[in-house]
Amino acid sequence: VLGIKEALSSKIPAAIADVKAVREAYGDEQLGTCTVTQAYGGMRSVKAMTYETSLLDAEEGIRFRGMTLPECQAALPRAPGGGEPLPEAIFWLLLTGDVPNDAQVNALREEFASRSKLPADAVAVIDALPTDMHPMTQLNAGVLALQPQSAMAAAYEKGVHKSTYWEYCLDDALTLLAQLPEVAARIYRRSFHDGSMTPSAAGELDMGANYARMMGFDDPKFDELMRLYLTIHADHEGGNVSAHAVRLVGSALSDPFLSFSGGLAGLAGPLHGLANQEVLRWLMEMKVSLGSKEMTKESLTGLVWDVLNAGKVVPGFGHAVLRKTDPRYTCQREFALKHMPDDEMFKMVSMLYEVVPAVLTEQGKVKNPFPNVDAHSGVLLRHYGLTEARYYTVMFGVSRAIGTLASLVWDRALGLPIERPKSVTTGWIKAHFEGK
Ligand code: AMX
Repeated sequence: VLGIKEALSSKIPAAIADVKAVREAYGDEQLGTCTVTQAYGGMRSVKAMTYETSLLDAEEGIRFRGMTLPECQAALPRAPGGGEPLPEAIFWLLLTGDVPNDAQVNALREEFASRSKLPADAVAVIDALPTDMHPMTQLNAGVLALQPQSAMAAAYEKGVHKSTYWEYCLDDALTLLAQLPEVAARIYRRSFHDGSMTPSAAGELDMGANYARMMGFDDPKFDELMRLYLTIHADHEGGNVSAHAVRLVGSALSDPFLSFSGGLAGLAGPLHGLANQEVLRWLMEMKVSLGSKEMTKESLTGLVWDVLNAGKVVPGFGHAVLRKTDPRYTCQREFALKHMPDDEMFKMVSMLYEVVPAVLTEQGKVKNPFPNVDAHSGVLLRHYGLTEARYYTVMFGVSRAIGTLASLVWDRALGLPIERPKSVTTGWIKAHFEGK
């Protein structure tokens, strides 16, 4: 079997030639223009970066290497009897651009297993963290504690040739992906249980099932949910906060551990990954305020207006790029319809789907009133007993490593330079446009 490094290595020369040809042919073409509004407005819609592993269409949603999520679900290797892609297969697809076969996925699982043992120092760091520290802060500290293993940092210090950076970056990506589920599970067990933990069965179980088991779950349906979860959160093109932060930090040739740490810091923000925690918290608050009253569209509409009137965002709705219901939401809705159609909280999520877009449209501010990935994930996890909402973004982080690290390897393979956009002051804008 061709290993993942060989499968990737065989693609790099052609990809470098492709980028070179595209730059030569179209280098002076305008990709887009940036207005003053866009410069003040978070660079929204400015086409100013390339990112190879996935592409987001405003209407259709994400494609991983050209494949929609349902196409990934249909084509990628699954667990025996399962319906969701294996996380290893998603990483292979994002990294190499090819759908792997079973033998390749098994070999990658073995590769992860061989790298999965956490360094004792890192375990000591994690075990020293206060258990009431936010789990995302703990995860970031845990990732930084893994950093001394970095092959990329060591190779740079030795002075290796820049054309080989991608190999060390891949090495680090494999180590980080191999160890992240155990770091994350350890944080869960310490923060919300007694700290005891089922030992890792990496090698025997896929990444999703092994992560579930280490957290203390052994329902095969929860394993499937984990595989779905790790699939749909993996990658969302390059401009979102976490992916862009990984790219940006990595562009300084900071190693993958440091780069991913930057991405996690962004993912911990409530407008980005923390929204999944906020959604479940909000749903539980609504449940309390409804009390014994029947849940109706009218009562929920009133509660949605309460959020807006308090000057807050409705978590789980809206998107900077998408303009339709997020297909990541739809996948989760289908999972719920199949496995938990009568779950009380799922019914609330379903009714909000009927109510919130109309309210946001009536308010007239949002560009997209529809639900995003975070509107749904909490109720699925809660159904299987993972009720600790403060933990949810950690799982998002484990998944986001799959896409952002695959992309980071390509950044080094293509030799992308340090990122350094030009900024101007408001005074500069005034002086520049005055009298024009
Ligand atoms: N509830 C209330 N107001 C919202 C809103 C929501 N769900 N979504 C957007 N708005 C507001 C914005 O705050 C902005 O108000 P302002 O003019 O007073 O500043 C206005 O509508 C226009 O915003 P936009 O162009 O439609 O969105 P954006 O690109 O600026 O922001 C996002 C996108 C996701 C941050 C925003 O929709 C939001 O805050 N949603 C709620 C939080 C959330 O679910 N985040 C998760 C997104 C997915 C992810 O990254 N995991």
